[in-house]
Order: sequence, then C-alpha cells, then structure tokens
Amino acid sequence: MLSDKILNALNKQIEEEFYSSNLYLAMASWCDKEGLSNCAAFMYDHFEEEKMHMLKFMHYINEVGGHAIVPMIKQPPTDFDSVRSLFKDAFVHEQFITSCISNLAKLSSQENDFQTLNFLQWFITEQIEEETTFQKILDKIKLIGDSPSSLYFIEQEIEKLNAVTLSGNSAE
Ligand code: OFO
Repeated sequence: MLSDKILNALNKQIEEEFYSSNLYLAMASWCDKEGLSNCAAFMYDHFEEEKMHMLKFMHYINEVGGHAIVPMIKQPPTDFDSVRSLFKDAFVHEQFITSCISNLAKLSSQENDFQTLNFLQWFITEQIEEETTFQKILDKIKLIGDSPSSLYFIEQEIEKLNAVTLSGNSAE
C-alpha cells in the first residue's frame, strides 16, 4: 500500500513523463518542419519512450493499490533557436528528470517503501542512458558545428544513432 506522500509524488512523476513525451513531440515536429528528418525520427522515438515511461508509473501505481491520475499538461515550446539549442534543451530536461527520480528514490527510502524504491531502480539506470545519449549528441554537434552547411552532417550522425536505437526498440 502506498503512503499518500508516495502516491502524490508518483502521480506528479506521471505529469513529468507526460510533459517529457509532449516536449519531444514538439521537438520532433520542429525538426520535421526544418527538414531534419533523422532528428525528427529520433525525437518521435523519444516521444514514444516517454509515453512508455508514463505508462510504467501508471501501471505501477494501480497495481499496488493506488489511483494513477491523468494530469493536465502545460504546452511545450513550439520553436527552437537551432538544432544545437534543441538538443541542449533536451539534455537539460533529462537532467531535471534525473533529479525528480532521485528525489522519488530518496522519499521512498525515507518512507521505508522498498517496493517503490525497487520499482524506481529501472528509471535510475534509464536516466544514466538518456543523459549520456544527449551528451554524446551535443559533443558531436560541438565538433561538427550547427551552421546551415553542418546540418547535413548532424543528420548523418543522428541517422547512425537511429539505426542502432530504432532497431533495438523494434526487437523489444
Ligand atoms: Fe527521458 O526520461 Fe522518462 O523517465
């Protein structure tokens, strides 16, 4: 049985994951509009991933006797200054999500809720992966640059990444 404190915190995390999925959807749409089809595919895939994260929280809450609430979501940004700033925003957002997951783990531990702590383990590992992915992309963009003539090369790098991650997802 979840304490009210944990239940509220987990429901808040549903909102964060939902917002993450909408943020990446907005980023995918911007990339599409800019003709960056590989960056768009990457972000559409992340949109799906975040939806899956949100559903993991929903299912967990309901399985352990709580009530998962579908939240109202604020609108994500619609415009980005450049492809570099878009990936930078995504990286900063993932750092924020990592802090949310860490706070949840801390709260679970304080409340002696080891079941929830165990559930959160998957997200702790996932956040390491997510931050690393975005950091690597930013490192590549730093090398390549993001002037109009560099966009083709950024697209090529993201295509390579998609070949690995999208085929990995389809195998799940
Ligand atoms: Fe990208 O993170 Fe969800 O949890």
